[in-house]
Amino acid sequence: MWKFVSAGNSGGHPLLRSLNNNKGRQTWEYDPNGGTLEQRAEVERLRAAFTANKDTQHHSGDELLRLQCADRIKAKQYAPPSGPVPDKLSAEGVEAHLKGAISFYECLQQEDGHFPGDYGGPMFLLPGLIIALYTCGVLDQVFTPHHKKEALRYLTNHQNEDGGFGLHIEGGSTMFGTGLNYVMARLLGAGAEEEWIKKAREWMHARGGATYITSWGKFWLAVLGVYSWDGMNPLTPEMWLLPHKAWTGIGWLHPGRFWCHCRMVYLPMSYVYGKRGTCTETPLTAAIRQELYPMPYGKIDWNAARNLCAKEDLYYPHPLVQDVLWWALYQAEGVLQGSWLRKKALAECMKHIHYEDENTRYVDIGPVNKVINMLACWLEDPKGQAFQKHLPRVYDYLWLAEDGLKMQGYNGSQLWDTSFAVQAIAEAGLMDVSARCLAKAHEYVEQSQVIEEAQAPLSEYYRHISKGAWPFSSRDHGWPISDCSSEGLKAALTLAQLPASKVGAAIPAERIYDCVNVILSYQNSDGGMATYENTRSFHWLEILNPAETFGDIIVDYSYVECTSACITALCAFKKQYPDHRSSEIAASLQRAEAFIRSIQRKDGSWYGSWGVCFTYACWFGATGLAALGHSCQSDEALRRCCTFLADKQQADGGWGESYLSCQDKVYSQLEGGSHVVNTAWAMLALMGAGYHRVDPAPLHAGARFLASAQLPSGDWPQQHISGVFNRNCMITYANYRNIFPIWALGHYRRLVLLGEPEITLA
Ligand code: LAN
Repeated sequence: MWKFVSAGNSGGHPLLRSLNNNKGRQTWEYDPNGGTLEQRAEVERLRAAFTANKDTQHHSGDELLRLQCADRIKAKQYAPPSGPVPDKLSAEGVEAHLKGAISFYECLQQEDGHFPGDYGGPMFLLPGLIIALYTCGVLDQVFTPHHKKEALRYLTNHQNEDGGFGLHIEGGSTMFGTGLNYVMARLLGAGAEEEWIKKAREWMHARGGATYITSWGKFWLAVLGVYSWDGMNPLTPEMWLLPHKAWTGIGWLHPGRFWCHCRMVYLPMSYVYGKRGTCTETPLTAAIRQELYPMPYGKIDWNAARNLCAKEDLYYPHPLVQDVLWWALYQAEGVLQGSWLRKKALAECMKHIHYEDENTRYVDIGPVNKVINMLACWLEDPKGQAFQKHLPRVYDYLWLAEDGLKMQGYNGSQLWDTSFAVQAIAEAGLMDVSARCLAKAHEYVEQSQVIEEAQAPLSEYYRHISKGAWPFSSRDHGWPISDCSSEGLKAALTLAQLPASKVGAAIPAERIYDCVNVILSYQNSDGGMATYENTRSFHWLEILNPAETFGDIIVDYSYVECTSACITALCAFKKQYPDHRSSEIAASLQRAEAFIRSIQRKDGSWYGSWGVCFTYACWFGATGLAALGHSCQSDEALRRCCTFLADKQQADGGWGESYLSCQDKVYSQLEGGSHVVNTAWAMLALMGAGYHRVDPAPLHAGARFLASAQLPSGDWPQQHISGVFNRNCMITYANYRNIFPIWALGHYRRLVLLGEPEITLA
């Protein structure tokens, strides 16, 4: 049976290096003798149940993790009230729901204090990994037959009814999803004539075949040798040799100015492209080559194929200038290939790849560069240590649920979830149920802070400072992020206000100051905060975005989420440390406030870039302004935000927003009833803005919805997907269904039912 293993227990590989004994590391292992007969039967039942509903419920419920915690869940102290929820909830009633919720959620918490969970969703990640492992000749070494079986299960579960595969689990079929998942299925042993494979092939052929795949798809197919490198727009590695300084003019095009995720993906991609790193042909790749296209492979016009893209995939169509640029670089390729300049450029790329690998303990910033860096290391030296060091870290990205084995969008969301969990649980104020859980979470928060800079010189590697920051996942990953630092800091400050005898000793002031230093450093000239770094270039550079399926990938912009998180963190800090850099903080808050106000939409909402969508961003916008002392009674912006939200409440008392809001940038109601996570965000936004003093009715209804949706175990059901990136790709946040209802109900109980004063830290 499959077993979830975390932290120190997941180590043991001689080449696995960790700064803190693998705190937060999440892996799944197959134990042939594991589990009782009943447990195994239960696993099969959960899998069958998922498959039976797969066309209506695309999102798995992390049931295998829950099953593994079943003994703790059975032994837990509290259950939520049973029976129908009364028309009017009392404070005691909500308290009982909260106790049930917290004692359930605590059962998922790991020894190292973090809350694990599925971070899947995107459907384009696992195929890249499989293609890379196959190319490097280690697929069978890294993937056991059990891994393969579960990966195939995942594919059959997420194939759309029309035979194709989406960009993410809830999306309609795309050529990117279908082409890559088709290839992956074949590499994992699915036969060309199996019904489901035939259906996927027909989907592609009906739309012209895999020449219509997006540029990232073209890249992976070219690596496997089933698409010609001549059919790609150039990924010229020489761009890394451009001058970086702004005064040169051309320096604005240097990848060092791109959003870190974009530059870290194009870095190894350009290395592999520059080297034309291709899998040795095998009978299987030769067969796939013929299957992907409706015409004979030899007859394909590769030059024309460069700019083909299926309409299902086209979120960001190339502007004309881009086509001209690619044409020019395409002509230049003839000269550059094999030249001394190319050698120099490839060496420069490898220097940055090794730096990234070493400074993230081979986790790497994300799932895409992880896999391509690994491939680049292999191409450079198949027997080298660097490639070997990549292998144990592959497992950090894999997650198993009842829908099968998936590759996650990150090596997990550990610090992010744990920081939110601390704030949510502390808000409930029920120390008798929460103390142990908070103490454990405290350990994780403490252990995950980045206490040292990445290797010097930072500027040579285009890195922002990290010392004092918090990452999104684990210390070993280590990339600093503005809002993760802020949420980590708020968690630390929340815990510092609770008795140390119960939740452990507070993080020392010096480390808190370091975090504040990082947060202040993130402020951009527009007053807002971006994600990992400052904004380094201009919006017009998006015209260079070659990734047709993703929007806004070139620049790290200021976001309402990041800015508001920094505001609330600085306000909380100011309260506990009023004298530290107080004038700088005051100035920073003023500029951040102006930024948030400037990007509010006319209808009173904010657009969410990292969660679905307007409800998520309104939570940030509203709490940011509220922390600065504003309320909807006195502040026009907050009043408009509350009106926007009140207007979106559904008949069942909750809020439910579809992921279509993200791609269309227009609020889209979720059909079929509300969503517990959207409901909690909307309630937190309204309460933050003080709307309960104007009209508490929407909050009573929202709380009733949350209480009614709670399961007898204390858990909440997993509904539609809640996260997003680059406008168009959705991502799972499995812990949100527990964290946010707890937070909203806890806040509701104290603020609305007990009439207690705000205990927001500000
Ligand atoms: C994430 C995950 C966390 C997220 C928040 C902290 C929630 C956000 O507030 C800031 C942005 C950030 C850090 C973020 C950025 C984009 C990521 C890294 C992801 C959504 C996880 C996966 C995604 C990454 C870009 C996926 C790979 C795809 C590419 C287009 C490179």
